[in-house]
Amino acid sequence: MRIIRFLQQSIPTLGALTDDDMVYVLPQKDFMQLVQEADAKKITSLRLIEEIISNSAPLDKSCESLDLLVPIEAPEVWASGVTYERSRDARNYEATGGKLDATTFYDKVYNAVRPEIFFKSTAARTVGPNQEVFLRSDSKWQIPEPELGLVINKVGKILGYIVGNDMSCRDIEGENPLYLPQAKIWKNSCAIGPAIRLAETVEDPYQFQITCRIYRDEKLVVEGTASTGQLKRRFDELVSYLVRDNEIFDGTVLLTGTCIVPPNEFTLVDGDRIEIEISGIGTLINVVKSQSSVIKSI
Ligand code: DO4
Ligand code: MG
Repeated sequence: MRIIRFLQQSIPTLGALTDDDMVYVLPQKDFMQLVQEADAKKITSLRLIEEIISNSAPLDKSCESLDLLVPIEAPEVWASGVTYERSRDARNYEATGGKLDATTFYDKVYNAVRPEIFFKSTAARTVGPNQEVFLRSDSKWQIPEPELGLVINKVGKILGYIVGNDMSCRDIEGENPLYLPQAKIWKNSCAIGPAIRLAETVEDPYQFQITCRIYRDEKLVVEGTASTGQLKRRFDELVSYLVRDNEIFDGTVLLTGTCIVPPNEFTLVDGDRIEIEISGIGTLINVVKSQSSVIKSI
């Protein structure tokens, strides 16, 4: 069972998307209200949804034909880094000016007890399905980072799984690790969606298949796949470091690191279409906009 949000007669509406791709309208205003109502009734969110939809008819529209919104307006998005070997190797490459097989402090964090966790985004900087992600004007080496996101509550309980894109500037991060916030955070630099898969409906979260496709002028120019089974750490471990002595809000998203990196010579350009698919969740699609076309369209 998945949760979506969409516009119905211009009104943001919560929906349940079943495993046979039927969409039902839910009466709650957002995902957290659904979770809280289920908690108050001492039943699971899945049970509450099943009760609601057993008394209603599905929409006669497919999920793809809906005007989808970000499934949760996450107050904050945090991210874990260097949680996969592929990310460690790519970070070493960019931090050493292009040396293959180099070792740096990224090896240290990959092997350390404490994971890397950084602040990524706020609701205002985060976009949903079919919205544009922006490029920075001062970077020449930009990539999407396809990542599984955890939707958590204020005490760190994992409520659901979502697709995320941690847009990143490899040249800025590679120049100096202290530039990380600039390599990671700018307007429209984070995308999440298209649905939240309820955690209680996932048998094994280490078996998600992640695929990333990038299209340029309708031609596939990058394709990569990986699995959360390759993750160095456990999801609960990442969450425990995020919530430790911290204030976290209901509906926070924690991205869990990238396991797919485009070839080193690749950089995103205006008009590229990024598709990130995670098995059992859906495909997050966003088109890339450069700052010059953002300014032109104002
Ligand atoms: O160390 C920098 C960030 C790495 C990252 O975002 C990732 O591994 O996904
Ligand atoms: Mg990342």
